[in-house]
Amino acid sequence: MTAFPSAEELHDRAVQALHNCGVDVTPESVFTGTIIPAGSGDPMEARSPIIGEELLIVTTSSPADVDEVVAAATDAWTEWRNTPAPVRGNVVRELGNLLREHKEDLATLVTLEAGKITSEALGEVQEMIDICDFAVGLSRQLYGLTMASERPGHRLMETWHPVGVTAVVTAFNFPVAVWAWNTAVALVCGNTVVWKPSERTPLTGLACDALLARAAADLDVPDAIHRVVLGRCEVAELLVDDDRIALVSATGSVRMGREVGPRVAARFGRSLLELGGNNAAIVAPSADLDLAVRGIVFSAAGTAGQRCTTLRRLIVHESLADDVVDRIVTAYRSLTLGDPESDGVLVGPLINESSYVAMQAALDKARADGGDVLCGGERVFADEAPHAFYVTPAVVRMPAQTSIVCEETFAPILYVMTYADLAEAIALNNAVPQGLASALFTTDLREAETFLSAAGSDCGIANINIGTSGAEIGGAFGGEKQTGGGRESGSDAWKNYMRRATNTINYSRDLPLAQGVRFT
Ligand code: UN1
Repeated sequence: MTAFPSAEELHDRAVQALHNCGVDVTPESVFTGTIIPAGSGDPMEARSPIIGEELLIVTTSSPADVDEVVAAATDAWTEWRNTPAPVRGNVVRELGNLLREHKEDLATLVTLEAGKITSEALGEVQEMIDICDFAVGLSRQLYGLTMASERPGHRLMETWHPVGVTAVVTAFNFPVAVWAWNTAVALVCGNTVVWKPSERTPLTGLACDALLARAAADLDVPDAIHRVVLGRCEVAELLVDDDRIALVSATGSVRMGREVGPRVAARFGRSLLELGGNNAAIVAPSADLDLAVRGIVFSAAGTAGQRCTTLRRLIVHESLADDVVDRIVTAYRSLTLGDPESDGVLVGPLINESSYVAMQAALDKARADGGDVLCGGERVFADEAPHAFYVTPAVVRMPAQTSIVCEETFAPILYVMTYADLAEAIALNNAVPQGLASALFTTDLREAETFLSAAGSDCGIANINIGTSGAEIGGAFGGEKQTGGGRESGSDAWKNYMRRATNTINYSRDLPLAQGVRFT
């Protein structure tokens, strides 16, 4: 029997971590029924997938709360946009310092609410710290260009200005890092932020908000530069439809993106969408197979298959397929499942029952399409943790890339297909509606460069000899096609959070018109 913590233990750990982060809940809060009064709306349960039971209750944001929050963020923006960017960066630096101090508290909450193993939860907080560092540097590098003017005595340049209030809508699987990517960058860009975390991870939302409020207070900045609103999709919809919100940055399913994109566009707002992925890796004959198998197993089974960058499709050269599949199945059999806080556990729970049901349905469809489930897909610990959903990661050998393989199922299923030549493998990589992450394992320079070329992978992320997941923050993150086209995090993704003004300055005494036009 594997031992799981009791609901009471998990409650106490959550309360202590929240208290340490500055959320208004006393460490003596009694189990059960501790309510955090976050808003004046209906109560909502915060649950832990570790045992599938209630951790705490939070009150959600009512429409009136949301209205008030957006008004406060709008007011705060009129001041914040005039604060010099490097001074704005100081708040983000302070946030980064507080995140360092509370790395373990926040990681505990990530594990409790999202079910991540400790190392991945700590990694997620590290990703927040990294983006804070990046954004602080960025606060002195929001560069515009100066262009050569065709007119004498004229200067032509561009400047970048804040866009306004940014709504950030995030998913359960990266409950804090994706918030940090958006918020750290949006804040240095001079925007204020209203955040709607996933209804499955409200506690991490409250903890981050409390840490940012502390950073703002330490630097005498109004805390309305950031506000959190809690609730289900109705709360996000209020933000989506609110004219006072200039930019909606939303992470979630393609279905959600289909709602958000057109609704924001209908009011001529901006949206930044980071939607589903259906990521593939190709294994070429020259690949270093030990390295490839390690990369594949981390990307496919890590986070219990619940990253948008999770490896879901493996396209193996036909000469290697049996060997590679054997190695992966052997590695899968040695993965330890269980309480994500226990030492040695590599695969934690699915977020809830509907993920488990979706996984079973996908496996049934794959079988109907001629797929052979080589391992995985079984529910485990159903006796010890009857309300939780732990499942062994699955490897399915497919005769072709059938319709189920073209769908993103947010669970650990790795479909394996074979190919004969690289062009065919690239065509398979690109033949799905999503376009987030992709990888090629090869030591052949020609193959590697072809995969990265215009005729190669059509994804926002294309890697060589690295799996599809676990990107660093320094690059722009996002993907093409149904993944939504947005870019967040590093590189020049900051431009999505600002508006560009083109300025022409005439310092001469004449008024020459461009293109040689005469008007006299
Ligand atoms: C996500 O799953 O929404 O590249 C984000 C990665 C992480 C971010 C994933 N750095 O896997």
